[in-house]
Amino acid sequence: MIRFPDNFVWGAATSAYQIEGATGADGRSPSIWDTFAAMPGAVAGGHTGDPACDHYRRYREDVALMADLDLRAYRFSVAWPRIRPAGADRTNAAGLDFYDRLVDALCAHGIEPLPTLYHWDLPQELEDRGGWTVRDTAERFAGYAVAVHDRLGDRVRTWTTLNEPWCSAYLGYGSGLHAPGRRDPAAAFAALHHLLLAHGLAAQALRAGGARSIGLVVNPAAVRPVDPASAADLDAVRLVDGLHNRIILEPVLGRGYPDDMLEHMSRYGSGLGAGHGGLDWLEATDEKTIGAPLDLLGVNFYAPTYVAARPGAPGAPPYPGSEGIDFPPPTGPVTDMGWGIDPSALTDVLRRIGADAPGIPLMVTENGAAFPDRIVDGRVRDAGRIGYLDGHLRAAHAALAAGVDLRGYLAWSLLDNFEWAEGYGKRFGLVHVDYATQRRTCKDSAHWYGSVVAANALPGDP
Ligand code: GCO
Repeated sequence: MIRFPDNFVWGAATSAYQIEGATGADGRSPSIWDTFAAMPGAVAGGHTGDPACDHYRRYREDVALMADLDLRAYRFSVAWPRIRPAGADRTNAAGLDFYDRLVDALCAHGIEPLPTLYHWDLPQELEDRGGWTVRDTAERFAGYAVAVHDRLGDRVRTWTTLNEPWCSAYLGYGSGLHAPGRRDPAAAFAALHHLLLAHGLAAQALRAGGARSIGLVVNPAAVRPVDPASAADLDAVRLVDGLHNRIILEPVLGRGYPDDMLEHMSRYGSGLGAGHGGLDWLEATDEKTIGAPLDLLGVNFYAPTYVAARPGAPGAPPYPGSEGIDFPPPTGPVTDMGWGIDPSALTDVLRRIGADAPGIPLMVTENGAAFPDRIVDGRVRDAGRIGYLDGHLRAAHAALAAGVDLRGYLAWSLLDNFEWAEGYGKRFGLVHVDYATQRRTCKDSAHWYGSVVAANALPGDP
C-alpha cells in the first residue's frame, strides 16, 4: 500500500463559470466569459456557461455527492460578477447568499471549503475599462476579496486569490483563445502584472481583515528539452520556463521579476519608460506588494511541455517572443485533450516548486484528465481516468518521499463541466453530467477515488 500522511487533504475542484449556470440569477452581471462565449466560433459548439451543471440550484445534491465520496475538501470559485456586479463597489447580498449556503452545506458535511476568489470570470464592465491591463482592476479585486471574506471568513480558513494568472493573461490577452479574446503581447504582460498585483493587494487586505491562510494557484509547466544534449534546446527551455514559471514564481515569492523576463517584457512594453525596465505599468513598490507572504501554493498540473529550438518555427502564441521554438505534440499516450500522460512530470514540478518556495506548503489543487466518457448500462467505465489518477497520485507520493511539503490533492474535477473554449465536449469529471437532464452519475473513477480517500492510501502495488 502507498500510504499518504495523516491529515492529507483529499478533495475535488471546480470553478464558478464552469459549473454554476444561472448566469442571470440574483443580480449577477455578465462576465467576460459570457461575452466571449457569445462570440461566434469562440467556443466549440457555441456552448456557453448556461446551463453548465446547474450547480447554482443543485449545490445541495452536489455536496451530498462529495460526502458520499468521503471528500474532505472542496475547491470552488466565487464569481466576482455575483458579488460586485459590474465590478462596482456595491456588494450584492443575494450573490453572497449563494456562497453562504454552499459553505454551510459543506461545513454541515465536514467538508472544508477552499474558495478561489478569481477563476477567470471578470465582470465585463471592468474589461470595458481595460480589464487586467489596467491597475484599477487590481485595486477593485482587493475590495471584492474583502467583501467575500467579511461574509464567509468565519467558516473559511484558507483562501486562494487567483487561479492560474498565466492563463488569464496569456490565453486571454496574448493568444485570444480565452476571454476576453485579445491578441496583444504587450497587453498580455500588462495583464499578468496587474493579476499578480491583484493577488498581492488582496493578500494584504485579507490578512488585515483577519484571514488566516492565503494562497495562490499556479499552473507550473514541466518544461523539457526534446534533446537534452542540445544547448539550443536548453536555451529554449530557459525562455519558456521563464515565460511560464519564473515570471510568476519569482515575484510572488518575493524575489521580483527576473532580469531576463524584465528585458523580454520591455520589448513589448509601451516604451513610455516611466517604470522599471521601460515598463510604464510597473511601479517601484509593486514587486514588494506582489511578494506578500504566502501560506500555500496551489499547483495545477496536467502534462509536461516539450520544446526544441527550430529556426523558423512560429513559436506558440501564449509565449510572446517564442519564435524559433517548436512545441512538438506528445509522442506517447494522450488524454481526450491531446495532452501527454507522464506522471513523472508532476513529481518534477512539485520538487521544483518545493525548492523554489522553501517553507511554503503545497497542494495539488487540480489534476485530472478528460476522456470520451459514455454511460453504458448505467455505468461509466473510465479505466483511463483511474489509470491517470493512480499514476499521478504515485507521482505526488514520490514528491512527498523526496521531502516536498505536500498537504493535499484535489482532483479536477468533481463534475463534468464547461471546459472553456472546448465547451461541454471534454469531460474531466469524477461524476458524469447529462446536461440535458442534469442527471449525475458517479463514474468508476469516483468510486475508486473515494476508496483511496477512505484508505488514505493507493491500492495494490505499482
Ligand atoms: C485550468 C483551469 C480549469 C480547467 C482544467 C482543465 O487549469 O485550465 O483551472 O478551469 O478546466 O484545468 O483544462
